Amino acid sequence: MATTLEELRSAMIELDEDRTLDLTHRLVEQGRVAPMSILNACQQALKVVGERYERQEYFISGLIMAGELFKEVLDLVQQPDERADLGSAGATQAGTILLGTVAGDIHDIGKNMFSTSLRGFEFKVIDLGVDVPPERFLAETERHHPDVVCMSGLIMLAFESMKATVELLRDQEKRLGYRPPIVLGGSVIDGRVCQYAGADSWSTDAMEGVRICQDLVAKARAL
Ligand code: B12
Repeated sequence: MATTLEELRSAMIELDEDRTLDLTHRLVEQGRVAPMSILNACQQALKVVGERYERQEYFISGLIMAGELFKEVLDLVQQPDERADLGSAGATQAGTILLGTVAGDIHDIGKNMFSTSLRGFEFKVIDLGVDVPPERFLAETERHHPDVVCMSGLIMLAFESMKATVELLRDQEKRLGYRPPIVLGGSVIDGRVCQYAGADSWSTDAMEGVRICQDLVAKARAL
């Protein structure tokens, strides 16, 4: 019988590692569903795990387990060339993106997915990792002169870090010699957070984020 995304979603919500990995294997082998649909199903499952954690039905160990499971699924679903960590090397035609999870926040699964998507569309990505302080964003912007600065955040604390980072980058425009466009992302981000932080754009979806970066680079190059 054909494996369904619903079965995978349930297995992940129940934090059943063996079943989650087995079902992912089967879905990949069957080749009937796109890798992105598998990841979307798992992302929905993580949301439910997060809600169970909020209701204290799961503990922090549940969040950790869910995060690790998602990484394992990602490894199974991604092609080897997508997995390659290009570091600061890689394509540049599409533009250079500076990316990091902001200070106080260590969530990096979504950031890494966004980074992989950007690389898939020929962007050069300089990934600063997690818990990145505003001063580091500034120093690396000065060093690499990226076309777009992207910040990821999943907890409320991230709003303040994003605001502080945007303010620092804006304050130091003279030193930088330009005004880099700034894009925010992560499941807690919306238009109000974007406005509060003073960023140019935002998204809660990696592919949409790629399109935003493409548009921002095209606009800057047209000037
Ligand atoms: C896994 C997980 C963890 C793991 C993280 C592992 C890791 N390496 O990332 C661990 C266990 C470490 C963890 C820790 C904590 N977590 Co947590 N965690 C989660 C969980 C279940 C899933 C997050 C995830 O990976 N989602 C899947 C990815 C793919 O989605 P995503 O990040 O949104 O990314 C997508 C897009 O947003 C986009 N994207 C991402 N970044 C960017 C950037 C840009 C620029 C763009 C354009 C797009 C983009 O691309 C992705 C694909 O489309 C969420 C639940 C949830 N609803 O999100 C809670 C959640 C985020 N965690 C939460 C909490 C409270 C915590 C802790 C404070 C718990 C604690 N008491 O210690 C700590 C925080 C530690 C810290 N200082 O950061 C809360 C946050 C609530 C809030 N609003 O503040 C949540 C929402 C759970 C909940 N409902 O309560 N967590």
